[in-house]
Amino acid sequence: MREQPGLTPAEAGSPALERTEAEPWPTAEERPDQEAIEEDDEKEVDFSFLESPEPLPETPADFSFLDERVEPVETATREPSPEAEEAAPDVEPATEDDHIGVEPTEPGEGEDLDDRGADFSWLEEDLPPEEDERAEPVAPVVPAAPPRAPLPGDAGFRLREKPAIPAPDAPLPRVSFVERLRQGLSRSSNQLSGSITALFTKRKLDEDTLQDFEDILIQADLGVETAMRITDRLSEGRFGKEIAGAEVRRILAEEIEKTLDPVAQPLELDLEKKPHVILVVGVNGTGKTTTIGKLAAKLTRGGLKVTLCAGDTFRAAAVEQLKIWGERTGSEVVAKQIGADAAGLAFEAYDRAVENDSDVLIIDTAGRLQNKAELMAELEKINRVLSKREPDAPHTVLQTLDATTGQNALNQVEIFRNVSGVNGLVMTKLDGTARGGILVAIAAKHRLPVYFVGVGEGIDDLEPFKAKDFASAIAGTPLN
Ligand SMILES: Nc1nc2c(ncn2[C@@H]2O[C@H](COP(=O)(O)OP(=O)(O)O)[C@@H](O)[C@H]2O)c(=O)[nH]1
Ligand SMILES: [Mg+2]
Repeated sequence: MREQPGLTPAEAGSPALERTEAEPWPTAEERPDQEAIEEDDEKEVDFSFLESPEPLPETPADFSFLDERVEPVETATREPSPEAEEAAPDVEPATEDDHIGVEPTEPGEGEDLDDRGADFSWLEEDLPPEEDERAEPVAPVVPAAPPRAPLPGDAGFRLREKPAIPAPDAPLPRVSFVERLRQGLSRSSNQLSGSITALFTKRKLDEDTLQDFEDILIQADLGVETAMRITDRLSEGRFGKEIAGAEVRRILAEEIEKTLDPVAQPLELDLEKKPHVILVVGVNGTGKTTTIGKLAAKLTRGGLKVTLCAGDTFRAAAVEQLKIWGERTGSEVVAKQIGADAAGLAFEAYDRAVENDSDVLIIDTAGRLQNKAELMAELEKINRVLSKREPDAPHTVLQTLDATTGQNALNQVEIFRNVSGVNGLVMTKLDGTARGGILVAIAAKHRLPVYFVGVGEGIDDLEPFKAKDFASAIAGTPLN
C-alpha cells in the first residue's frame, strides 16, 4: 500500500481509494473474475462486536409529566375598557342582535374558481404559516369615541366636499420618516451603488456597459421597461465618454421619480357618498390589518368618523387585532364569530356605518392563498353584496404589498386586481430590509395609485407616498 501523507494505514482505507491518475482502473481482462468477488462477499462477517458485553441497564423513561394537569390558556375576549366606556357614554355596547341576519356561507360558491385549477402556492413562499381558528366565537365591541382634531392637509387624503384644513403647529417627523425609508431601502441602494461604481469607473460608455447596467436594474426588480428607459437616457449624448457614478445615480433617481410621480396620489374620499367604503385586500401577512389601524388613526384624528369591519373571519387573532386598533383609534368595530360569512358581515357593517353616521367604513379581509378559490369567491361576493347597498361601493379597493417580498408583489397585484378590482396600493414594511425596486415595476405596469407606505408597526408609521423621497432612497442620491 502506498504511503499517504497524514493518514494512518487504517485511515488510508481500501485499495480503491489509493488509486491515482497515474494508476488507471484495470481493464475488463485485468479484473479478477466475478465469481471470486461474489465468493468473497459471501464470507461470513463477524458482527459480534455489536453485541454489548454487558446488558444495557434498564432505565425506564419517565412519562409522568404527561399526567400533570395543564392549566387552560385563557382566550382573550376583549371587553371595552372602563375608560373606553366612560369616554363614550352615549354609545350602547353592540350585542349579538346588532349583527344578525348573516347569510351562511353557501357551499359550492367558488367552485367555478376551483375549476381553474391554477396553482398559487408560490405566492406563499415568503409568508409565515397560518392557522385556521374558525372554532372560537368572538363578540363585537364598541370602543371609545374618537378624539377629534383636523385632518392635516398633507395626511395623504383629499376630501372632496370639505375645504382643506390647515396643518397643526406641531412639526411632522419628516426627517425620521425619510431616514427610515432610506434605511429600509439601503440594501437595494447599496447594491445598486456598488454595481454602478464597479461598472462605470474608468470606463467609456459602450453597448456592453449599457447592457450590463440594464441587467443590474432588472435584478433590482425595477422592470424591463424602466431599465431600458434608464439606459436609453444614459446613452443620450454620453456614448463613448466616461461617466461618473454620481451622474449615473442622478439619472437613475430622475427616471425612477418620473415613473412613480403619476402614481403618488392622495387617497380621495368622496364624502358625498357617506360612508366612503375602503375594502382592504392582499396576501396574508402583507399588513392589511395594521394598515387599516393606521388609516383609522389618521382619519379619526382628522375628525372623521370611522367604522371598521373585521372581515378576516378565519382567525380569532385577526379579529382581536382589529379590535385593538378599534380601541386605539376610537372606531367602532363590527365583528362576528369566527367562520361567519365575510360578505354578510360587510353588508351589515355597511348598514351599521350608515346608522352611526360614519364617514368611512374600512373592511378587513382574509388573505389565505392556500385556499385561494374560496378566498377569491369571498372577495367577489363582498363586492357584490356591497354594490347592492351602494352601486359604487367599495369606492376604494386597497391592496397591501409587503416590500420585502420583491418580485412576488407584481404577481400579487395581477391576481387581486383581477378578482377584486384593486384601485390603489399601499406598500408596507419599507423600514426593514425592503426590496423597493418592485414598486417601480408595478407602477410602470399597472399605473395604480400608491397612496401610502408603511415604515413600521406603530400607529404613526404610515406616510403618504412621495415619489421623490422613494426615488432618491433607491438611487442613493442626496435629498435636496
Ligand atoms: N416593520 C413593519 N412591520 C409591519 C408593517 N406593517 C405591518 N407590519 C407587521 O407585519 C405583520 C403582519 O401584519 P398584519 O397587519 O397582521 O397583516 P395581514 O395579515 O395582511 O393583516 C405584523 O406583525 C405587523 O405588525 C410595516 O410597515 N413595517
Ligand atoms: Mg389581518
